[in-house]
Amino acid sequence: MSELTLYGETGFVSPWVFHAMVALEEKQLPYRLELVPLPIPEAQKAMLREKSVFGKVPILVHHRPAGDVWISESLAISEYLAETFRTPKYPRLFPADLAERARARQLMSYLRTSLFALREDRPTSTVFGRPSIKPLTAKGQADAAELIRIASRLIVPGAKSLFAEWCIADVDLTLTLMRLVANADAVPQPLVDYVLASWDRKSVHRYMAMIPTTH
Ligand SMILES: N[C@@H](CCC(=O)N[C@@H](CS)C(=O)NCC(=O)O)C(=O)O
Repeated sequence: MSELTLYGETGFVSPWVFHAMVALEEKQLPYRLELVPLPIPEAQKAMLREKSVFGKVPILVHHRPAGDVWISESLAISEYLAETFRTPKYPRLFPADLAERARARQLMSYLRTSLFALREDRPTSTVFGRPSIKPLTAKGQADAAELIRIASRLIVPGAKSLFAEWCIADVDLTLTLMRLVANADAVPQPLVDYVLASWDRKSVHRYMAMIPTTH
């Protein structure tokens, strides 16, 4: 049995499951993927709540000799992976520099608690599936402008990552910007270049390869 199990969802549209899967892939850790439909059926939800407290995916299960650890919340999962499977044996997820690490956490917290109109107008199904043909609403445009302002502050033109080395915050910023790029909404070219470079990582390709196709 694999040491790790990740609970994801069958639609492959959750940005938070995406975060956790990319973290596992970047750490090059083998894991078993357990998929649940959304909304999570009541019986499964009760079990997941019992085990992981919150009962939302992603959930990481670390099967240890001392007992299984169940963790939900994408950021808690990537932090757990970073602290359990440490560098240099495993690739780094968070910046080594403390100021950069704090900035990465600042950005990831913001992206989990803001930009709701943009998320509504440009759900991740329009990134992982078909693009939207609807224009952004006024609130969606305001969110897009704020996202572009923030990303332009943080991304040096020509850079492929937030800091000198890629970190897990790049995944969240890239997916959020992808909500615009994939829908042909206006994004400054340096940010498009950043997004495309970041989207081209092996970890993202491996995630995309797992999305079931329907013919
Ligand atoms: N803040 C959480 C969000 C988790 C979350 O909202 N998961 C959704 C899927 S995107 C879910 O499991 N919904 C099922 C439900 O609420 O029944 C994280 O970062 O992991």
